[in-house]
Amino acid sequence: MKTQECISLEDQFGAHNYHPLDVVIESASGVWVTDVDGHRYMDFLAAYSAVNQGHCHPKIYAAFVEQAKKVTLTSRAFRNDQLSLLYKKLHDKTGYDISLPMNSGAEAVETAIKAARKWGYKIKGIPSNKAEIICAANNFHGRTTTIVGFSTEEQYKDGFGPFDGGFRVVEFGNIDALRKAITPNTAAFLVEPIQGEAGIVIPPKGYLSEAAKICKENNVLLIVDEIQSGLGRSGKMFAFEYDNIRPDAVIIGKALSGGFYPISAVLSRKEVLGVFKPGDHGSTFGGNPLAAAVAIAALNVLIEEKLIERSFELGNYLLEKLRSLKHSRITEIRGRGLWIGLVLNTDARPYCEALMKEGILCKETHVNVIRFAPPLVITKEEIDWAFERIEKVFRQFEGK
Ligand code: IF1
Repeated sequence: MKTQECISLEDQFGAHNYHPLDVVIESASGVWVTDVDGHRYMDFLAAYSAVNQGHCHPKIYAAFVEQAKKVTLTSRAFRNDQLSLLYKKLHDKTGYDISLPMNSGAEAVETAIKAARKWGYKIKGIPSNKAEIICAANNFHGRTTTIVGFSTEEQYKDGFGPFDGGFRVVEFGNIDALRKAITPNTAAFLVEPIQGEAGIVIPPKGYLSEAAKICKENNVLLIVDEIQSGLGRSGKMFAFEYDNIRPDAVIIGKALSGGFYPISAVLSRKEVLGVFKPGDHGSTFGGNPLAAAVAIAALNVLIEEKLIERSFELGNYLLEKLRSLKHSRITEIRGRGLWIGLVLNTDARPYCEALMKEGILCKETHVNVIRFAPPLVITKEEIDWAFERIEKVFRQFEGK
C-alpha cells in the first residue's frame, strides 16, 4: 500500500487526534527509517526518545523473541521469573531501593501521584483528602484526565473536565514561587528536570538543587518525571544528575523498552512506594515477563553500548554545529545531550516539512521550536550528513 492510500484509510477510519507528517513508515533500523514508497530518512525524533537504542535493536529484538516463545503474560496474580530480574537491574543501575512497573508513561505518573498522596496521608500526616501536589507551568506528564487537569495548555484540557483539583501550578524555574506554594498539606513537587514538550526548556542553574533542598526542609517529596529526559537522552542516565540531587522518586518510560513495547516504572526510596499494600494499585500488563525481559535488554544496551556517554559527546558536537548556523529566524538554541531545541521566530512546521524532503524526520513543538532528538546510536558521520541537510534547508529559508 502506498502513502496516499494509507493516509486516506487513516482519514476515513481513524480518530483525528493527530496531525502527523505525511510519511508512512514501513521499516526501520538504527537511525534510519524507510517509507512505503521506498524513501529512506534519518529519524531525528526517535519516537520522542522511546527509541534511544535505535530502531529494532538486535539485542532487544532477540530478548523479545526469546521471551515471547516462553511466556508473555501471567498477570500479577502469579509471579514470573523475569520481573525479579528487572527489579534487581533497576536497583543496581539507578540506586533506587524499589520500583513499580507499569505500561505507559501516563500510568507511571498516575502511580507516582497515588504514591505521593498516600505517603502524604500515611506518613506525613496530611488530613484526609487535603493532599496537594505542586507542578510546573508548561508541564507535560501525559494525557489521562487527572494529568491534563493540571496542564497549563488549554487544548489538552479543553472539553475534558471536570477536574478533581489537588494540584497547584507554579512557574517553572522560579524557586520563590515553589517556596510560596508549599503548605502543610503539600505532599510532593512533581517536575520534569528539563521540559520536553515545552521545547527542551532547561531551568536556571541551581533551580533543581534548591528545589530539592526546599522539599527536604518542608517534608515534601521531590518527584521527577524522566520519561523523556531520562535513560541517556540528556547525556546522563538521568537529567537530574546535572544538579547533583537525589529525588525521592523518579518516573521512567519510553526508552525503558527501546521502543518495542510500552513499559514504564516508578523508582523510589523504600518509604515512598512502600505505602502500597496488596490491592492498592495494579495493572494487568504491568510487570509482565515479556516487558521485563525487554526492559532488561534495553537497559543493558544503553549501558553496554555506552549510549549515555555517546549522547553527551555527540550532543555537544551537534549543538556546536547548530550554533554555527547564522540565520535570522533562529533566536535560541538549547540542549543537553542529543536533545536539542532550535527556537525560531516563526512557525517551525515548514522547516520540518523541508527537512523531511531532504531525508530528515523531525517534529516541531510549541509551534516555533524544532526538536532534534535522534536515536543515541547515531554516528558522528551521520550527524555530519544530517547537518549538511539542516544547513541547506536554512539556506533555502533565508530571507523568507
Ligand atoms: C503524545 C509531547 C513529547 C512525557 C513526559 C510523561 C509522558 C510524556 C515528560 C507520557 C509523553 C509524549 C506523548 C506523545 C508525544 C510526546 C511528547 F509532545 F506530547 F509532549 F515527547 F514531548 N511525561 N510524551 O514527555 O507518556 O503516556 O505517552 O507514554 O503524542 O502524546 P506516555
